[in-house]
Amino acid sequence: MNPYRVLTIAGSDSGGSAGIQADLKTFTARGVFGMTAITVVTAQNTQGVYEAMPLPVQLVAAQIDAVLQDIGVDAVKTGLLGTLDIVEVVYDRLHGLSDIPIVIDPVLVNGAGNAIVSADVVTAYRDFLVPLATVLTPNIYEAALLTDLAPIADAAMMREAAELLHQMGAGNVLVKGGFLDETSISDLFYNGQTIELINADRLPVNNPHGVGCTFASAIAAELARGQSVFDAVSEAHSYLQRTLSASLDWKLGKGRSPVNHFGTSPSLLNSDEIPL
Ligand code: PXL
Repeated sequence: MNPYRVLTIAGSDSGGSAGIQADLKTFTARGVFGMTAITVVTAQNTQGVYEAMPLPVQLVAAQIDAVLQDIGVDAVKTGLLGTLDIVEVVYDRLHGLSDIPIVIDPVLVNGAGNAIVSADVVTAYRDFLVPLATVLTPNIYEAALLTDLAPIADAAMMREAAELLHQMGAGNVLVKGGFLDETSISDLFYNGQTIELINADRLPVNNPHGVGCTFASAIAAELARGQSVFDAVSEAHSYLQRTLSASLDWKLGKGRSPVNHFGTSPSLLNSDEIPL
């Protein structure tokens, strides 16, 4: 039987923690066949991003076309797109895909809450990509930027942002609360009718790297399998907690730690039992 197929359209992280690299590890760990269209190549490690170069828009489009025209997809996830041209071409290629779930992770700010894209990219997300999303997964900074709300400081404001983003056309909205300064973390899910809070203990990891990419990719993997949206989000949330727990004894690099995508079943890293 063929595997479920998931395409990520995102940036490359040489440090292997976030972006395309996190996406592919997640797809593999979650048992789906991952494919990629790379948008921006970054030189980065756990301590910072040193260079970032968007690829020519024709090359981004050609990667998407090559995948769609031959192999096909059961779900698509977008991450860092970087430039207006790339946002536009991604919209152009995706908006005709009927019935294919699309997870839009609006990578618009860095871990310190500062915008990493220009204002016209934010506008293009509002106009084109938010309405395309089966699931939109902003953190609190991105949710505030997309809605023009004041900085989001609590669950009531997360809810307001989720409602606005749904009105702007997103099918389902997951506002991630990890950057709120609280001992436990609540993510807020809104499907247009009901609000669900998804809670987790804050693990002793300081600002882990790649969690947003991993969460969105795991949601896309579950949607590709045909799970309902809420089940996909909650399954992805539990997987993310497991990848965080499994990285607690890692010390990779001097900065923000990556998660351990294979720390749980199947345990691939540091295992003598490589299955193939
Ligand atoms: O986690 C957001 C993100 C997405 N994509 C790329 C990144 C990062 C953060 O570092 O580098 C390529």
